[in-house]
Amino acid sequence: MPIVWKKFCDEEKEVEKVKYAGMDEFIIVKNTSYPDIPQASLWQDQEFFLPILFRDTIETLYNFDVRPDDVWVVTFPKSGTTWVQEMVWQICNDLDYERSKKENLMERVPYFEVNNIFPKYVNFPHIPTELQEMKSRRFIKSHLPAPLLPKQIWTVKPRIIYVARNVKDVAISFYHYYKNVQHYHGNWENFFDIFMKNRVFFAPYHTHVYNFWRMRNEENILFLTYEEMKKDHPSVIRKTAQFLGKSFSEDQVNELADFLSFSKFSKIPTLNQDESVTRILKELRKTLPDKDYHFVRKGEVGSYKVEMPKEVIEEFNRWTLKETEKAKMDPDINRVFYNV
Ligand code: PPS
Repeated sequence: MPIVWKKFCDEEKEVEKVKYAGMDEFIIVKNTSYPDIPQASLWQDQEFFLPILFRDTIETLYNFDVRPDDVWVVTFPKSGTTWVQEMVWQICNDLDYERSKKENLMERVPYFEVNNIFPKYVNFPHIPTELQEMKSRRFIKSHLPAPLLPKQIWTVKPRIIYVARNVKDVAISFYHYYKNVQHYHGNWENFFDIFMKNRVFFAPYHTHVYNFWRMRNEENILFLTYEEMKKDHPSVIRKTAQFLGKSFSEDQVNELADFLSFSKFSKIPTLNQDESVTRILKELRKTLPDKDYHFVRKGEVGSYKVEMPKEVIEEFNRWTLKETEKAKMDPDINRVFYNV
């Protein structure tokens, strides 16, 4: 098995900083060998930070049977995943708004590794098993970085839509999520600190994005950004539809953009995840730290400018510069990391 892991730091102080409700053990995971994966020549060699529950299942996830007609939505957390999941599902299901309003998005586009993020007493169905039994065409959400995704992805080549978002908005959105959904006990200073130390789940951010950006010209990969969706959603819908072999009239495209607009999306219970947040809270026996928190929260580009202190913005910029230089990344990637 090429995937190896080690326990994250035995020093209690370090573990204290990163733990969240029901999760106080973490692992560092690495794929040590991928001779059969040609795309791997484009990847940065990296270790990833994950909750302990991945220790016993990472192999099963890596060996998951991929189907050629699957559609995978892959992102670093808080990059616009939910928004794109619904866009992709609508495109492939000929704009079935009624079904969408009846069936929760997480059932139509299940989250591949959800069972590994929340403590076991938070009751989710076992997603890999459900997916194995699901009839085609399957739609799957994953936050796994390229080297840890099921290895068949690279040979079976299903359609993959990767979405990236500028790092500071990701960090802000992730902080609110970590605090309210994962019940992270630290304050925002602690959170930004662990974010920049690559000690939030699925980190590091930069490599996660860069690996897919380098693969953006593969025929089965579509690389999108949150910011381009905000700027001109109809054109992203057209581009995505073409990638998925679909075409729609101008009216249909505009209708879909309107259905997916933040003001509408945030009010539809099957899409906005408010019910899931309430259920998770109940199972964690917690109350919502921020009374007005919603998973579909602000939906803006550049919300960090209002929410992040100036010195933290500068720190994030220095960190990004250091990471890109250290890994000798193509400077063009900065358009994605800083995109505002
Ligand atoms: S997760 O938990 O990783 O799946 O979260 P993810 O869906 O990737 O990211 C959540 C952020 O996406 C925003 N969002 C939207 N923005 C614009 N339009 C629509 N329709 C939309 N739906 C979700 C959501 O508000 C989160 O961003 P923030 O900045 O926290 O508002």
